Amino acid sequence: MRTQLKKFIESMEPNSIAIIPAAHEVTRSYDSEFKFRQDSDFWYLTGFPEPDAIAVIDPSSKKPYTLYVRPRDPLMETWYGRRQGVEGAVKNYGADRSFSVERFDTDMAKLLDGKDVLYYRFSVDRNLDSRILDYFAPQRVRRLKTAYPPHTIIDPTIITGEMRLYKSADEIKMMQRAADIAAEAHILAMKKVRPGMNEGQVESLLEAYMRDQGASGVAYNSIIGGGDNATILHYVENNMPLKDGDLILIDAGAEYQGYASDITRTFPINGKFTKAQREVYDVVLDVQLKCIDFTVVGNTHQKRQEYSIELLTEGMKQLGLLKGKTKDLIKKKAYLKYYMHGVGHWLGLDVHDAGRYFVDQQAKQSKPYAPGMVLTVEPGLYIPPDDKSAPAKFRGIGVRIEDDVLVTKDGNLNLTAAVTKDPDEIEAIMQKAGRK
Ligand SMILES: [Mn+2]
Repeated sequence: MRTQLKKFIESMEPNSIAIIPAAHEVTRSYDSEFKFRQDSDFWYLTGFPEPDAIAVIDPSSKKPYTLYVRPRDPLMETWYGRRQGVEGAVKNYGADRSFSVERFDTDMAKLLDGKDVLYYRFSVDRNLDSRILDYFAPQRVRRLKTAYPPHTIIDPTIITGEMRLYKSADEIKMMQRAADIAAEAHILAMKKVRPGMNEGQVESLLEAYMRDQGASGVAYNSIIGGGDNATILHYVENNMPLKDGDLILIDAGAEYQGYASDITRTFPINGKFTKAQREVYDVVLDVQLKCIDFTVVGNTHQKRQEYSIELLTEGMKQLGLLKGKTKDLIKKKAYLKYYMHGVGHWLGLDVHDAGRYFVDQQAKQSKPYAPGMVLTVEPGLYIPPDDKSAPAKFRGIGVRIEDDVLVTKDGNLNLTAAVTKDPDEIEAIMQKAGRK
């Protein structure tokens, strides 16, 4: 049994049971499906890679871990690929026992009757929701003489979200690999980008490199924005030609063994920053370095956000984008015009990873940073192309710089330091790769 599953069991309430479903394949268009991605919590607890499975965790049982899986089926396997089946689930994935998933509904009463607490996350898998409700339904119209269904339902992500916040040594290894692959892909992009290329070609060379290095693919849809496309935060069309004299913003990360990296670099398409581009870039870089230093034990997530706002507002004043007292500009949220997102997020199996940002949601008490957490640090400035109030030279410039940082006992470790963000070094890499 996986360490994660053991820990999950230790955190469960007495006399409880958990139902954790795998993801399903999703139709893309008639007869074809999107590439399968396992549910992160299911993957974290079981490591089982197939769709449609259901893990049932019953700590009071001598065999606490049951895995319901797709049964072996020679015809289906010929068409759609190999299956572990019930034997593989036990032999290769450490389940205490395994049954065909077709049996799950029939077994439900046997599993749930007499338990006080059910861990299940409603509204993710509507089909399974309704089957679980079908188990409860007849018990709501009968006096409970023989069967006692769970009286309390708890969202298991209360446990898994907290666990996933703190990465183990093994997880950090996989995250470092995801980070290294993406870092190398970004360096490759710096070497290959030329005026006249299409954004889509840059996307494909990044992704080809990641797959080549053993990543399962990208951790999220890459953002490849040339020129003022960089001012659209989630620009994913990636189909425009790259122009001489513009910047390119690349936000792309790799997925390795289920773990994500998340890197953004912004650099000149022709290999040389203009003075105006460099001015904006230097402001963002300075803020990014300071926010990395701030990502340490003792600070909270909210404090870091406020810190980034303060620094970027100062930067906006320095560039002539805003005028006035910093305090007033922050109060009026004037910065939102050019900086409208968070300075970072948890990173792990999901690119925007699980786990709460507040210790106390009601009191808005932000979570303090602690060793084992991995966060992105990604300040940015985006000056709309049609912003009449901005100096003309800055219009249409978008810059974001993003690294992935592991909080340690006595500081932090930048997992993505391998890809430079120093503007002189970027220019040197680009020149060395052959340019006029
Ligand atoms: Mn990010």
